[in-house]
Amino acid sequence: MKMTFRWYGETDPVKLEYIRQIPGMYGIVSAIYDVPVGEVWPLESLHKLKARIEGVGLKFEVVESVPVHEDIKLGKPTRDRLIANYQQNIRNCAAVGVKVICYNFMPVFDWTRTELAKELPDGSTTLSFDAAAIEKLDISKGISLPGWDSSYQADQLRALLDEYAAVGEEQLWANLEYFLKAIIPIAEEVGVKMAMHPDDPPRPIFGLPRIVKNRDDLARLVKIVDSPANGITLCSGSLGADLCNNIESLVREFGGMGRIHFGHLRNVAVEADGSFFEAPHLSCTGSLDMARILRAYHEIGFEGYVRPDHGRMIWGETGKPGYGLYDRALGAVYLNGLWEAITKFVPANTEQKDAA
Ligand code: DNO
Repeated sequence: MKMTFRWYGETDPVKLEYIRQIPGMYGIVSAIYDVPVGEVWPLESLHKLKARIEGVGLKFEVVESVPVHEDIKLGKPTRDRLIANYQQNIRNCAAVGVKVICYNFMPVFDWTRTELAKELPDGSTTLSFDAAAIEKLDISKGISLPGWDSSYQADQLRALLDEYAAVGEEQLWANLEYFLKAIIPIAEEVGVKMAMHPDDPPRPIFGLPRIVKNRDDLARLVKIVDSPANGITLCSGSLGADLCNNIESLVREFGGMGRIHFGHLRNVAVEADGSFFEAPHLSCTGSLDMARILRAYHEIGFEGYVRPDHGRMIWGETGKPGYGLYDRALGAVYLNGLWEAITKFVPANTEQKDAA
């Protein structure tokens, strides 16, 4: 298991030099942020980013994300040019040594929360999702959603939602298939593993189709192009927000077949109606048992990348919700500690690894 940390580049309030001080840190997960979605990332920007990261003694082997343009998801005629650009981005990432690209196929909104700073009893704040509050939002009047308010004008958003209503789930799958058939051969050719991030939360929102929510969706996804390059980012917190998803068994199934290329490790405290808040990584604070999840990774002989996913805001830190330094650093150290104990005392199932 290679521990990594997400860093948003020079504008990130978290200093790269501080990330390096977290014990057991292997690499940085980042992206090029100043190029519009759908365009090609200049090779020199990637070289610069790599040199900056390597300059502090960390590796740059995982990109999160190369975003997929809405026209590709909607299957519009403009998609071929955008897919060609995406192919070039895969090539450019490979040229600087990137091994894994995390991406998602969520229409319009990536992760969705109803509150960015829910206060917990210990005074820390965290991201949360209230299922009833989402149902009550009247999006015909425009939308006010923490984290996304300024991304779209109300009329722009309405137009997009209408377009997706016409697309629906099966057509979204077909559009994904078209995309994967075009990009996976390129990823294979240049030695990059594509790692699809599941929908977060794993349910349709605002009538938008969402297609990567559970075991069956993941099984369908990896079969569309049956190649190791067509893999997943197993996000424990996203999938774990549906209590029907058993993260341990997803690790065994998809990791066992060599399709988990990136693990996002995060805990969530989930209620019966699907509401949740993001808990500290420690098992006893949320609905997920991190020790069992990591044991499953160990059993399948996992040697890929993981990162502590979102953290709370603690110790007075301010900044990008979910992406402060302190709580994610605590998460990384906790996960590394669990991993040390598991790898020392639990035998790995090497048979399964050899079969993968
Ligand atoms: C949330 C992240 C996601 C993830 C994308 C991958 O903080 O896990 O935004 O980066 O879905 O494309």
